[in-house]
Amino acid sequence: MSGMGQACYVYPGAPATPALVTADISFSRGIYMNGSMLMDDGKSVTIWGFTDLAAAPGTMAGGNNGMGGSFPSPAIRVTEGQIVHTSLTVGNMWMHTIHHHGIEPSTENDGVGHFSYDIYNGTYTYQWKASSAGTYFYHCHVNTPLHAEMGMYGGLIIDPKPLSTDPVGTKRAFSNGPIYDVEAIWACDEIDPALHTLAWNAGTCGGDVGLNNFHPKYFIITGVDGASSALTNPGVAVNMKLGQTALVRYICAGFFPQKITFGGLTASVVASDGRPLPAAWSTTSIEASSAERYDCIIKPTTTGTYTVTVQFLHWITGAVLGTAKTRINVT
Ligand SMILES: [Cu+2]
Repeated sequence: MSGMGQACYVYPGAPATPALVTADISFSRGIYMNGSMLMDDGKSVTIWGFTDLAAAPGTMAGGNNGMGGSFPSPAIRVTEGQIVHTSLTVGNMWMHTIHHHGIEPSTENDGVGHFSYDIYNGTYTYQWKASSAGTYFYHCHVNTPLHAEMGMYGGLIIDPKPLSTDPVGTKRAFSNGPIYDVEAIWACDEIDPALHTLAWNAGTCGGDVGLNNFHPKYFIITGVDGASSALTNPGVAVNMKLGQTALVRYICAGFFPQKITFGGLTASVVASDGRPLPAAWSTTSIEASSAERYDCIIKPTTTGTYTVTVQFLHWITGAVLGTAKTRINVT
């Protein structure tokens, strides 16, 4: 335990999970720290994230034999009421955790470094219950200003239990909530490439490595550059038929406040942070701060191409620091 700055870590290890029970569904995550994202200006930025150890080696989700993985990390999707195990395996070079953001498990299973275990040289199984259907995300909580910035996050969706009266395949935002046909998960984030060259423990032992000196150059939606690629990327842009209903799961995955507008379309905001709102709220824009999620039902009444804009705002001045764009195409 020497030579890597572990002295500043309080609970490094991979202990047995207290009170482990049989899971209804399990996920197995590893990590990669050698991914890269190609930006629209032709430059690449180093990305870290989680791999899916159950996926085939060589696939993006499984990491390309240790050479990177998907960004964002593979989603965790479960059904309300399930007991979930998320195992995280980390070697002896770094420490990482998984924090299931918005889920409220026991302290040991919360994945917040310095309050629970910093996973090191083994596997820890996070045990939690999917209590409330909605939109969440999971992320590493070791040296969070750096590890979250590096890309160590993925979507976390809890679907409601199907109603006995619903036809098979019916998709609802939450239990008894609105039905949707098309789903988008927009995790909006900003990237400062100057931070993407640091070591995993940079700044954690009291040194000032400039983590507060945050000047993002790229503005992205779900791992795709919002300068132009996200306009048409099939994993980001929404394609729907007139008459269909879209559920946009909007996640403010960056550090700065954001403002999203739906290209003139009106959204009915039905849930926030994994909880249904007492009454849906109709709006053409939403302002969100770090880690907030909003579930938006959009039902266009005319065909067309609607350009969705996400503005990234300075904490204090509110100045627009950058913009990411995608589209809702209605045919
Ligand atoms: Cu980490």
